[in-house]
Amino acid sequence: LGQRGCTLWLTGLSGSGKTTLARHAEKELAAQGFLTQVLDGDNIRTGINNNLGFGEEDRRENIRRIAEVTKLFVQCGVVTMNSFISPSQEMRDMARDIIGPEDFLEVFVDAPLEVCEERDVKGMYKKARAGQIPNFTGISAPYDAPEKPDIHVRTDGRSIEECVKQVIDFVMPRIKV
Ligand code: GGZ
Repeated sequence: LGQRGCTLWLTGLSGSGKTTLARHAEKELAAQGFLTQVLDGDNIRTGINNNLGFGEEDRRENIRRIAEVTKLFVQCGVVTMNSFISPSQEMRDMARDIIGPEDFLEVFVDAPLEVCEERDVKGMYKKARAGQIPNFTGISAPYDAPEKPDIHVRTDGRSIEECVKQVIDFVMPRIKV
């Protein structure tokens, strides 16, 4: 196959740039012949996890199931890009334990809350501020930033290309065989 499986676990606030980064990194890796899979709310929260909400227990179960599914991909040699807020270190450590620490890279997609709120791509921060979305991460639910991420990507004031390159350059030596 010429590649090892591995997970890029993108954690960060809503609007920090996780999905954009995952899609661009996938495109780049696929262009270089790697087998890839993006996992995000669009293919997970609408399907296997459509019975889960955003309370702490449901988020933990969301992450647990995603990690179990991810492990199956990684065992097949796929490079997965997982784009989930995954708000606590405990949840991210659980994912690392399930997938296997040697195949797991924690990627902190970092933009200040003010910037995410300013971007407000889907208008969710506005609704959360108005009390229309309970348990909204960063507003009425916690986000613990990773203290020692494997890759720390600041997205504020940087181009997508720059951010993608940072990730690709880090991951490439680990997946090439
Ligand atoms: C946070 C929420 C919430 C609440 C709906 N809190 O920007 P988005 O829309 O596309 O990404 C957010 C997504 C977060 O789901 P995750 O599976 O990544 O969360 S976790 O890892 O914490 O389980 C947002 C939308 O779902 N969304 N309600 N209350 N984000």
